[in-house]
Amino acid sequence: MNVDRTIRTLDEFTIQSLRQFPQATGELSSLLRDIGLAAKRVNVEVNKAGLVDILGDHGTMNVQGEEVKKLDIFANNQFVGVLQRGISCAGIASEELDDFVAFDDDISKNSKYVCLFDPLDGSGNIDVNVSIGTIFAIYRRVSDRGTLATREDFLQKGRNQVAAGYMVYGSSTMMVYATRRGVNGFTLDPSIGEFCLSHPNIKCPERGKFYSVNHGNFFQYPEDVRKYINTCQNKTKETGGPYTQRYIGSMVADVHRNLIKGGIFMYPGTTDKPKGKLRLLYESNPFAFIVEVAGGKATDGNIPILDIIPTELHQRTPLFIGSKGMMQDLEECMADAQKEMV
Ligand code: AHM
Ligand code: MG
Repeated sequence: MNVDRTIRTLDEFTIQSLRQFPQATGELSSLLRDIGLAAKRVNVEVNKAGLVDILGDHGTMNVQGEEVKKLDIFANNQFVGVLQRGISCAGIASEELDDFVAFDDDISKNSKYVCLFDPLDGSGNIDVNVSIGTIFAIYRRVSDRGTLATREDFLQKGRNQVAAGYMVYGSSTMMVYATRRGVNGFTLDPSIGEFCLSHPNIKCPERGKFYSVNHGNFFQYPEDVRKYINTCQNKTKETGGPYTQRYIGSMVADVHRNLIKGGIFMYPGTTDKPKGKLRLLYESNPFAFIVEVAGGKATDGNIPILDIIPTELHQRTPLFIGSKGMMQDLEECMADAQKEMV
């Protein structure tokens, strides 16, 4: 009997994908379900942030010396708690925690995966009702199952990711995740409390109309980056410019828009912060994986983000990410500028 169903929930989708691989154990689906559950809880709090006393500064500093908002802590605790109680995660590393956490119970020690996340990205936008998000990366552990997860499990290059994704808490709440097989987007249907497949097989357009960068830092960017930003503002047939500048200050929302509509997002190094602001493990790697699977590109200005070998959990990297054609223009423009400089 064939039942005609147009809506597919996140769980149905991951289970159906799994059925195509008889050797699969279901651990990844279970991990994605846990992440979806934590996201739903965070979403509820984000939606009522203006109403309850969860809004505002927590008054503490995170490991990067930045102010922590209460909602960041709530989100962090939800993800840690759900993954610790689940059956597929050996340990986590979070932008909000100094060090990784290896879960010390038999089920976790026997789990295949570790998860790294930024529990609430764009937290400066919480109190002004602007989209924020969560970003996550999943790796197969390199240490032996049955033992505690180790630092090496977390310090893997981005290319080793098994899956990566993000949630955007915006005009609607979405979860987008990528495996090597493709990128799919799910929108939360609040009436049934489920993420439903709404954006199957996302492909990043070859070119787009948007460029996203913090213009306030313009004079602190390297010369080659400034040159490219100037070309974004020029009318040319080759690039399709001038582009429209869109910068929300929540990477999740900025990159999500560019992934769907085509565009380029940049967080270059500045004279004050040569490595920029974004963290390789929690922000740049997961997005680089998603955008590459969708057909786009991501570099640090020299090499693909996914090829950087991490040395520290909280290391930062300049990031250039987006539509392939626009990334190629950027690379050519930077190469020309560097030739002029020598
Ligand atoms: P956060 O993880 O502390 O929220 O910081 C990351 C955010 C990104 O979402 C965003 O692109 C960037 O910081 C904005 O920074 P800036 O205000 O320097 O442009
Ligand atoms: Mg962040």
